[in-house]
Amino acid sequence: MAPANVRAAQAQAPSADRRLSTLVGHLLPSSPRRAAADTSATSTLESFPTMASQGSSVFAALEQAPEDPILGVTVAYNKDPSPVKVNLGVGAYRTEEGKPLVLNVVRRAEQMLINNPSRVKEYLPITGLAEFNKLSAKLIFGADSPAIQENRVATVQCLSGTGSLRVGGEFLARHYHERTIYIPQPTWGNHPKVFTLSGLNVRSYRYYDPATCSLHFEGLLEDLGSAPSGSIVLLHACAHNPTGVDPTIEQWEQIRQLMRSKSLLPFFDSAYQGFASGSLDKDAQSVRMFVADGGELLMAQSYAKNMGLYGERVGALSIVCKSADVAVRVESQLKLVIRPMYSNPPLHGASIVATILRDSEMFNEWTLELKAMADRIINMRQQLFNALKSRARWHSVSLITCRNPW
Ligand code: IK2
Repeated sequence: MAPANVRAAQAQAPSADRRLSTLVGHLLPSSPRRAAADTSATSTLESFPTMASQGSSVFAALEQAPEDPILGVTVAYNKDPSPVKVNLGVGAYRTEEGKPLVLNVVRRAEQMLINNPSRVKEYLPITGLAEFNKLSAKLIFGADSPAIQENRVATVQCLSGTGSLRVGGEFLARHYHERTIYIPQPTWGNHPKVFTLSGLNVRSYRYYDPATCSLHFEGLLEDLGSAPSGSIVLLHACAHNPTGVDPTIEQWEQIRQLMRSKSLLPFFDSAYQGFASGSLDKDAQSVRMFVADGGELLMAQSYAKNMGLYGERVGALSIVCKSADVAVRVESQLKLVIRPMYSNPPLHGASIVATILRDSEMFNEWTLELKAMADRIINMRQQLFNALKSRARWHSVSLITCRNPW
């Protein structure tokens, strides 16, 4: 029976309103009928005890997983009460005061977005923000890139660099004839996991020689030279993580010639454009050499470090194809990879990037702030090197400082 006030309203109301107030009566927690129904439902549940109500979890046998080797350092750091602690795990820029930095240009872009009343929170398309994609391709391949001018690039917005690698890896596992990807030894710890879970077989090529603290160039050429034709090769575009050792332009040219002669497919990982040298164009040189020869490649871009957008998860995957019609079909298949994975990417970070990249004045401000970060990193490393050198034996110092933790 409905409460008295609801019954009085029902008596006076026309039929549509009466139906509505009857519904309200059903939903009101004070309704005696509802209370009675609730009690009977509870007693029914109690008469069929479940595993959960007996106190034993269906996941009781689960083992404790280890912390991620890189992000686990941040977990340990956050727990540590020491006032002089330093986090040497994940590579995230810190100010002189040891604080995270939000770039001024990013703050400005966010303010502009907030002040714009016409902005809404609708879903983005599966491929992300179209303008962000165009500007990202231009940033890495260059404004005058023939591949862009000929519409041969398929770009999709992804969840930062990691998401771009993951989508690219799964696309290759589904559609490319060769399933083996060669990654440098050593490399960023997440690479083997990302590509294995994408469905690729992971092998490595020699990259770094600890004896000389430099590129193992002969080993690299030998290993790529003996890789099966068509294999995928992961290349760090610049600021190789974790060694900080990059090939010279002449060495890149030899790598390019070898890879193209053997039809090895380059998959570039660009997580640090502008961070290595302070120049966006200089740090993209290796990639642009491979695009200039007209061949195909994949490119995973991240704005985590160079725009300080770590937690916004902004990145892009571009696939440079031989022709515009192939690029259209590639994009259609990328959508089939993305839709069941996370449906479509987030709006906010990509809007910040697009706001900055489309406006020449904001773009220039960004390049100045980026250069200041890069210069400070280079300077801090030099200071660390000098300080260690003055305290330790030369050999151990050179070993420490040539491991360049990005
Ligand atoms: N590729 C390389 C070579 C990287 O160093 C990173 C970032 N590494 O630092 C953060 C971490 O360890 O998670 C990435 C890709 C991925 O960067 P993100 O996904 O943050 O853009």
